[in-house]
Amino acid sequence: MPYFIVVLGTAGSGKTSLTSVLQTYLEDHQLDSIIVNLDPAVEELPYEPHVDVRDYVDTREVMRKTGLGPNGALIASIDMLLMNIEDLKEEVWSYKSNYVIIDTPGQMELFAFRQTGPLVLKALIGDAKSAGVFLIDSSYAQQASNLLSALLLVASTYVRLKIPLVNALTKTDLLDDTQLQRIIDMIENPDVLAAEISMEKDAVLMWDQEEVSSIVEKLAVFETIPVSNVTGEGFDDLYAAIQRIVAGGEDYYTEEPNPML
Ligand SMILES: Nc1nc2c(ncn2[C@@H]2O[C@H](COP(=O)(O)OP(=O)(O)OP(=O)(O)O)[C@@H](O)[C@H]2O)c(=O)[nH]1
Ligand SMILES: [Mg+2]
Repeated sequence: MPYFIVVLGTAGSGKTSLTSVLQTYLEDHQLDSIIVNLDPAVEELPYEPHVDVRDYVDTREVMRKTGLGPNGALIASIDMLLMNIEDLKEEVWSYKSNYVIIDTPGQMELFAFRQTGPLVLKALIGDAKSAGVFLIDSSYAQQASNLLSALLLVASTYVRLKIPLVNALTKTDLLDDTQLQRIIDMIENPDVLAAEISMEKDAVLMWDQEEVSSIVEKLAVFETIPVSNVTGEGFDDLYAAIQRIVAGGEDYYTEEPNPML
């Protein structure tokens, strides 16, 4: 049975890029994998998908035929995908690959937070093991209140999809070491994150600092791995984290220590 890796995250966080880099990484390590493009609205891809939902439903065509706007058409496309789910599943599983990497639609709220997106994933994955990689743009995460929002989003995604997650802090090539370390400190030390938010001029807190700290502590349950889709940095750690989820880590050990542990 394949292991499914579901690439999730807000628009522009680097899902499509990470999908492509991860597949190359697996290939370089003699692990066979396929890519499923699950975004019916995407125009251009940096990789050649093995399975492409645009062969089943094309959001642009839905827009033309129905007169719906881009968001309505994306919702309709995902609903239509569910009607073709058996064929899609058969195509994905026919590859008999070790890994199936799924690149999900850009507007994640229209996918993960509605009824049909999770159903599509559930049907595709079936009884196989899966790990979700939730992308957090590190430039965005530099601001403490943004980081809190991202962690809340990770939690809501977990509630909806019910698959174990690992966070990937993307675009680390755009940050210097101090900036990156600060984000890692905020994730590892809820008190630091809570203190930084309380110092932000424009942030409004619904809870006092101590409450924020205990919420963050509960939210930061998933591992966070810094990666760059440009330099390829962090992919050993990301792969090891995925492996720990899907296979309990028994057939792979990284030599480098995980900076988040
Ligand atoms: N510097 C840098 N840029 C990146 C990285 N990953 C992605 N990008 C850039 O960020 C932009 C968005 O990347 P995508 O991979 O398309 O992100 P996405 O989440 O698939 O975007 P949507 O599907 O449109 O929501 C592109 O311009 C990428 O080149 C990274 O690790 N470093
Ligand atoms: Mg994309």
